[in-house]
Amino acid sequence: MIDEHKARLRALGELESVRAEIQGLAETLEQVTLWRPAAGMGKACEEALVMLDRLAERFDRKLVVTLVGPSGSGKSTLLNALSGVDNLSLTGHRRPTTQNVVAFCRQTADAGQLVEALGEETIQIKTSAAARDLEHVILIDTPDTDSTHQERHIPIIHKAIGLSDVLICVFDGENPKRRDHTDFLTPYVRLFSGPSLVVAVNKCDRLAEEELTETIMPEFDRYIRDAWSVKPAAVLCLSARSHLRHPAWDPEAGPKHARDQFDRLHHLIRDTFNASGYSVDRRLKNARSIRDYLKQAVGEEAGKERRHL
Ligand SMILES: Nc1nc2c(ncn2[C@@H]2O[C@H](COP(=O)(O)OP(=O)(O)O)[C@@H](O)[C@H]2O)c(=O)[nH]1
Ligand SMILES: [Mg+2]
Repeated sequence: MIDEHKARLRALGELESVRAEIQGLAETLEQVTLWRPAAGMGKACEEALVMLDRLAERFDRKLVVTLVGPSGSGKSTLLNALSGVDNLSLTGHRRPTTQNVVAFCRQTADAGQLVEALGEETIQIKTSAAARDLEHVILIDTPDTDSTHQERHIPIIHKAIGLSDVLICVFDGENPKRRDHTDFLTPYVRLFSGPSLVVAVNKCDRLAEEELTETIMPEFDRYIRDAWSVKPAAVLCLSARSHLRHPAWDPEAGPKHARDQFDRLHHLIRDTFNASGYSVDRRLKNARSIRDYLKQAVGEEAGKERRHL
């Protein structure tokens, strides 16, 4: 207990020093207003500072694990499969289905900070028996990024990601490399360290098994590492719908095979993310990633335009 307390204090101290470094960077940028990239970089620093402040505020709170991805990729179905309640989050083809953030946790009070930050009208809190063993984790589902309601949704997603510690990025297995979605996620992904990112290629039941394992998954793994320049905690193929209580397959569109890695995701959430003390460690690592990313970005711009300075 004392060790845990000490580790937390040490981590908070380091978080403070990471904050001071970014603050210093922001102040330097303010002094070079004639340098063209300074405004954009300064804004990025400001956003990072807000994110770090939120991170410090929730240092002792539960780890927020967030499902993000394009509309129809199966985020809500995945939340339902993970929670063991088929209608926990609304799913389907009619758009938009998920209009608010849906938080799955042990007790309503666990999500208090999320409610405060997002506003009561944009978050629904759900609990179920399956959340009993989620002692240290809150799972959240986000609205569609690309439906007709995206003007309302994108600020909500932006805020939700800012309150998250781990992102589970869900892709549609039938078309995983849709550029707009990788591009949408890229700026966010930079704010997380590799082990805080999980890539889930869903609907793999729609693909031929051999092609999935021999070609699609290895290719997508390389594609993501190139696009995001990080090694995620895991790149998994899933069939979220197969893990619903009642998948209710359409007789003409049943699964082509039974291979997927849902159990690995389940294990990652229940055992790794849910381990006591994990959240403090993860938050600190995410804070370092934000700092390193900003320093690198400023350094690269400065390298490109040294003569302007
Ligand atoms: N074949 C198949 N369909 C799925 C899977 N996961 C979700 N779906 C279907 O895809 C549609 C969109 O799912 P939904 O969870 O609402 O996607 P969201 O917009 O990302 O939340 C629904 O009709 C789901 O039944 C899956 O693993 N396999
Ligand atoms: Mg949804």
